[in-house]
Amino acid sequence: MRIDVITIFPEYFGPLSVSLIGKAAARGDITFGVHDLRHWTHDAHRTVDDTPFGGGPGMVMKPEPWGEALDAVVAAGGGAGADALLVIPTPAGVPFTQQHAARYAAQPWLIFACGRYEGIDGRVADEARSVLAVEEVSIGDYVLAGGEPAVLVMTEAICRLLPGVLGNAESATDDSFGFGGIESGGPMAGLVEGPSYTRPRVWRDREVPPVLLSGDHAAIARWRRDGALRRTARNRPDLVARLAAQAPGALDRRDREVLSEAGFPVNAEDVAH
Ligand code: 6GU
Repeated sequence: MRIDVITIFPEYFGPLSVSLIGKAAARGDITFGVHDLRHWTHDAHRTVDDTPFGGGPGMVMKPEPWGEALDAVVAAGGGAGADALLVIPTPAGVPFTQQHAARYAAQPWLIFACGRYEGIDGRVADEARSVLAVEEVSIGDYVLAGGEPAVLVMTEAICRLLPGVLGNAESATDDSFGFGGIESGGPMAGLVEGPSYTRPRVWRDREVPPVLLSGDHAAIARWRRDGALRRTARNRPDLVARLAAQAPGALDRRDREVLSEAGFPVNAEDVAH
């Protein structure tokens, strides 16, 4: 997979050579190209921003450097015929989810365009749409000063799904949100993960739950699901509500009992005897 990033802070992307992503890049599974937007400016001050038409606070990124940068990066990667997806991080975008990470991980080529200030002149995305697929995405309901940290976040979420990047091929499928949320159909679909434990068996007088040492795989799976349900009810009631509404068959009698004990309002008649 090829990933290009256009930014006014190329040094922000040093972390791409660290950890799982760094190793995948060193192996050649991912090729990164980080490009300085100012390379495509032509004035002495290498200006990338200007005041907004119509007034208002802040600055808007000028279209000309972005147009030239995208033309050059697209041409270097094989031209508009090659299937690049342009991702524009912005707090005004569609929320980035695990489903986006999976879909992006299946693309041969991603280009991230990092805006700063009050964003990029609106004509840049419109123009790009005439040659490429373009998606505007947000990593959460808060405002960052620029798209750079969002690109690091998305790159991590995407790259760990590439074949061979995670040590254990199964670790991605059992994640919180079970790879594809409710649709994944896995045992933990639509739930976040419960707690996990390792050695020592007793630490500061706290014992690991004995069922995990029992060797009873069905009991362990049930105990883990209970933990996932409790934590999801506590931290993500929105996910439990979605599961109950969209896949009520995914909640068995014991699930409803656990949720009810956790104070989550599920159909009372289902847990009554
Ligand atoms: Cl993708 N960019 C910026 N600047 N702020 C954000 C964001 C992205 N996602 C949430 N806040």
